[in-house]
Amino acid sequence: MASKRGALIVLEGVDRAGKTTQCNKLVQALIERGRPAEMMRFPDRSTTIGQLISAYLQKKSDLEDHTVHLLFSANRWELVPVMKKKLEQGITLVVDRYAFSGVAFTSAKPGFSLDWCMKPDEGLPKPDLVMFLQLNPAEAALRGQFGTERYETSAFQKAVHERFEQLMKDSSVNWKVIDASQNIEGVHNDIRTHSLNVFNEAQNTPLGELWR
Ligand code: ADP
Ligand code: FDM
Repeated sequence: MASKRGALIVLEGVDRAGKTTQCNKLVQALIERGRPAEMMRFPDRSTTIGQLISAYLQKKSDLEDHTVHLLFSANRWELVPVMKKKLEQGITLVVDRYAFSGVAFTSAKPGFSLDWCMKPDEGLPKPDLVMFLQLNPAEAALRGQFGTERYETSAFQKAVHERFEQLMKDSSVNWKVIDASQNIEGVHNDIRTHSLNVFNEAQNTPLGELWR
């Protein structure tokens, strides 16, 4: 029996914008409304590729910049069969970072174009909705210090933010900008409303292919 597919919902945003907090709250809210939902995050550090990425982020290993970009992408592709299966089963996936982080972070490094960075992720399952949690650096700073992982510096995060702004100009992706400076419940209300709004369309249209 053909059942209605789940929606693919992605949260993106700068460090400490509240992505993880909000992914958890959205999954809980959807389940309470009788919609099966699960959270995923990228990188998924549990796989063999994810462990290479994790060691790189923790600065326990060094990897050449193109190589690590392709590993982040491979980490998404290796999860695609699982994602498709869950979506087909009617499970909505709420994803903490996706290809947009992949492109924003690598293209913030010298010598990387957006185009080059997007290529490996072309054709991934296309999110029905991508919410960008917008927060200025001063407010992010109030939520705690940067951690010790690679990329966690204000200069790099500023460059990443600029790349996200570029990516958000692409109207082929259903972007919504969320004011992440509100309190946790306020942000959640906005995210829940946008998410519930995409369900009908997601259930009646096949899953798309990203950047194709
Ligand atoms: P991210 O996954 O984007 O890095 P987190 O969800 O881990 O962000 O949140 C970072 C920190 O900020 C946590 O300590 C969290 O409790 C806090 N936080 C999250 N959302 C808010 C909010 N709307 N207002 C104030 N603090 C928040
Ligand atoms: N990151 C994340 C990338 O550089 N490329 C990617 O494709 C993805 C998904 O890895 F600095 C970066 C973004 C962030 C780090 O940190 C992952 P969290 O705390 O696990 O989200």
